[in-house]
Amino acid sequence: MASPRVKQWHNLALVCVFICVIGQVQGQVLTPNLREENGKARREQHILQNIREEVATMVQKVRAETVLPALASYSIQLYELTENLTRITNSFTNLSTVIEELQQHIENRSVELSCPSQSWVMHENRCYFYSTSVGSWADARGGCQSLNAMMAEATTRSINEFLKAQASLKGGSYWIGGHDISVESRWEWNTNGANIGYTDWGPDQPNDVRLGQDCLELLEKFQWQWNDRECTRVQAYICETAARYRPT
Ligand SMILES: [Ca+2]
Ligand SMILES: [Ca+2]
Repeated sequence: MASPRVKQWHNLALVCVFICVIGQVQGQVLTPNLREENGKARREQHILQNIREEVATMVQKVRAETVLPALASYSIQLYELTENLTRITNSFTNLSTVIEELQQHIENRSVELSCPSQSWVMHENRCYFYSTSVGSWADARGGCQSLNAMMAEATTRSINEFLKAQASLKGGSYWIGGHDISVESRWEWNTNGANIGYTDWGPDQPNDVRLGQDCLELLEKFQWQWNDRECTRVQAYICETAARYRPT
């Protein structure tokens, strides 16, 4: 058993320890400085939370006002592109079918290069039509257009000789598609305005006599060599178009 004095000292020591612990706790947690720090931290957390919420609101707003409409627009464009791609793909499929059929016809020799009708004659994959009707040079141009053709153009010696030979078989003079209407003495082909290179003028031609001669004919009197003639003269004409593969 401890003596009462020792016990008294023991209790006193416990009280001292308790006071020290309380003091230490108060010193660490509840000092004015720490309370101020705590309040500051809570305010900063609150501000940070507000900032987070504002940023989230702004992001949602930007998405709603900018991103979503843009996405909708892109979706529409993508849909249209897909539609176009489908159409193009279908066109290619149809084209492939046509090519396959054409190849099959060629293999079966059921198509051949030919002219629109038996009224046309072919030379070097081109077809020529000698009209039975007559007209001025301008009428001749219109007549050929009504046949989905152009006026004949004797751009090479080979073509010219063929045209002359056919004309001699049929007889008569014929308009063809050359003229110097735009600029006197500058002869050009009607289809594309190209200057005439190869020529087969008859004797002393072109001579542009009297009121002017600006249109090109194969003249029977010259054995179908070329002559410049008044464009209003009425006579037959020669049309030209490309030969095409047609079923036999
Ligand atoms: Ca002339
Ligand atoms: Ca002449």
